[in-house]
Parts: sequence; C-alpha cells; structure tokens
Amino acid sequence: MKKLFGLLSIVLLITVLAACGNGDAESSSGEGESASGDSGETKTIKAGIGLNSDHPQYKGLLKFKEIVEEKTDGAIKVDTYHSGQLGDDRSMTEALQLGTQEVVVPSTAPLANFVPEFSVFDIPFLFPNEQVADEVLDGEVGQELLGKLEEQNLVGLAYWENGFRDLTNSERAVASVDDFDGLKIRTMENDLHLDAFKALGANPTPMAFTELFTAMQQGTVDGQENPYATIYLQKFYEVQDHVSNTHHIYSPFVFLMSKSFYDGLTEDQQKIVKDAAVEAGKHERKLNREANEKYLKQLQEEGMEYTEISDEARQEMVDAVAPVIEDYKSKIGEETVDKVYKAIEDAQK
Ligand code: KDG
Repeated sequence: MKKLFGLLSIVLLITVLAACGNGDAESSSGEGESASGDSGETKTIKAGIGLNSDHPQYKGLLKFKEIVEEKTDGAIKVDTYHSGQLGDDRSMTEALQLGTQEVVVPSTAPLANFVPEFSVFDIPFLFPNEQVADEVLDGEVGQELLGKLEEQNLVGLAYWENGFRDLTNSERAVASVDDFDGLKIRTMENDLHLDAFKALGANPTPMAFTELFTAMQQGTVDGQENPYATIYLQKFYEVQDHVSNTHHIYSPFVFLMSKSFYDGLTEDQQKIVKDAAVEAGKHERKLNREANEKYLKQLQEEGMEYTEISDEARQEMVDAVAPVIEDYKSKIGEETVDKVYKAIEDAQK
C-alpha cells in the first residue's frame, strides 16, 4: 500500500511539472501556438465605420467578423461599430495610430492627409468604370500605395468600394458647369476635392461625414456628393431635392488595421485577417454595385429630381478641373500619378 502511494505521488509530480513547462513556453514567446493563435488569450478588434448599418460597407464588416471569428476559433473577436459611433474617418484613423482602435474603413480622400500619394484617387474623372478601378487598386500600384501606410503606423489590408460620387443639393437642378455657381457644397476633408469644386464655381466646405446630415438640414450647406447608395441609405433625400449623375470621382475605401495590433498577431493570424479583409471586400463591392444600381430610381420615388449630365456638359467639367489636376501632380508625386494613369491604360487594353 505504502509502495503504491509512493508511485502515485511520483506520477502526480511528473504531471504537474510537465504542465508548468507548457505554460511557460506559451506565455513567454507564444511559439507553438495553433493555427488559430490558441494561446488562451482572446484578442479583440474594435472596427468602426462612418456609414450606417444598412450600408453595404457595414455588411462587409460583418462578413469580415464572421470569417475572422470562425477561422481563429474565436481567438480573435470582432466588435463592429457603424454610423460614426467611434468617430469620423480621420479621428478613427488617428485612433488606429494611437492603438486605441484596431480597424477602420475610410475613403481614400481623408487618408491623403496621412499619405499624400493617396490623393491620386481624388483626381476627378480618373476611372472610367468600377472594373478598371478594381484592376488598378488590386494591382501593383494600388498595393504599393497600401505599403506606404506603414510609415504612418497603419496597415492597409485591402481596397473596398465607396463608389462613383454624384452631386445632390437643395437649390437647383445641376446640368452644367454654370449650375455649380455659388453652391455651398460639403466635401470630404481633402484639398484636391476643395480646389476641384472651386474650379467648377462652387463654394465648397470640408466637413466630417458625421456632421453632414445636420449641416444640410440646417442649411449650413446646400449640397454634398456621395454615391447613390449613401444618398439613399442615409436618407439624404429628406433634406435634398436634386440629384445629378456627375460621377466626378470614384472613391475607394481602404480597410485599415492598427500596425501595433497587426504586429502583435501571430503570422497565421495576420494571414487570416488579411485574407478576410480581401474576401469581405469582394462581398462588399458586389453588394455596393447592386445598391448603386437600384437606388437612383428609389431616390426619384422619394421625390428627388434627377438631372442627367450630357457628354458635352461632362466634358466642360473635365476642362474646368484640368488646371487643378495639373497643379496637384507634383503635390501627389509625378511618379505615382504616372503609374496610375499607365495602369488605367493597361486595364483597358
Ligand atoms: O464609413 C465611410 C464614411 O465615413 C465616409 O468615408 C463616407 O464618402 C464618405 C464621405 O462623404 O465622407
């Protein structure tokens, strides 16, 4: 009996020592983690956007959450926030730099305040259609631009789509350059947008998206520009009477992650979040295109007057903003501008 007790004690001691050994290896280096990063610690991603929960952008974010939580077996949890609950594009991007938020999906326009080369996508009438935009953004030059975000403590994981922007206002039907005269237009916080609208004769004001609805409601601005999906889903038709298919800029979204958070992930987890951002982006682009197709009609059903821009009128707009583009080439960086123009050409061959 005494012998048996002694043997059991030894077995127990060996088991306890072995367990301690494992624990040390995991907590000190994280090496030997499973593919899902199973160190026992759950990492949480706080992901925010400015648009509301009906918008395809939010559906994309939910897709990202679904993929990441499933592929990491819950080792990474994603909490999603819409409608600017965490702030606007700019302040959320700053929160990523500080490490107090992990994900934001801003338009590229405010990102140009962090990496000036992103303003290349603010060149008016740059992309002829969404397919060419996809090829350029997902191709070499698009990915090279994402790489520049690292210097700003940001990691660009994928491009999503905001889309072609169209003008709305509460004053008059806009059919030609003359009709822009003096219109108080809210723009995103981007110098090229501001100067392009000035060149068209408007009176632009930069403003965060979170303040836009109230500004239109109170008449601080006469109008704004955004894709049909946003105009409809944010109910801008309640405070705007006219919409024109100006299609003046194609806005990409960038799926951004905080660099300090990304660097703290295991290699497997980095691959999972990268692939998930790309996959969710494909889903978002598809939903967004469907939305933009159907919502122009619904805006008219809600009482907005639609004005179609003729080819001649669009050419007048192209001519009016041409000097601004020339002026910005050096500010953006000639090399980036040339590469993007070349990629657009190649995508159309
Ligand atoms: O979530 C994205 C929005 O915050 C913003 O980018 C929408 O296009 C937009 C705008 O006009 O500010």
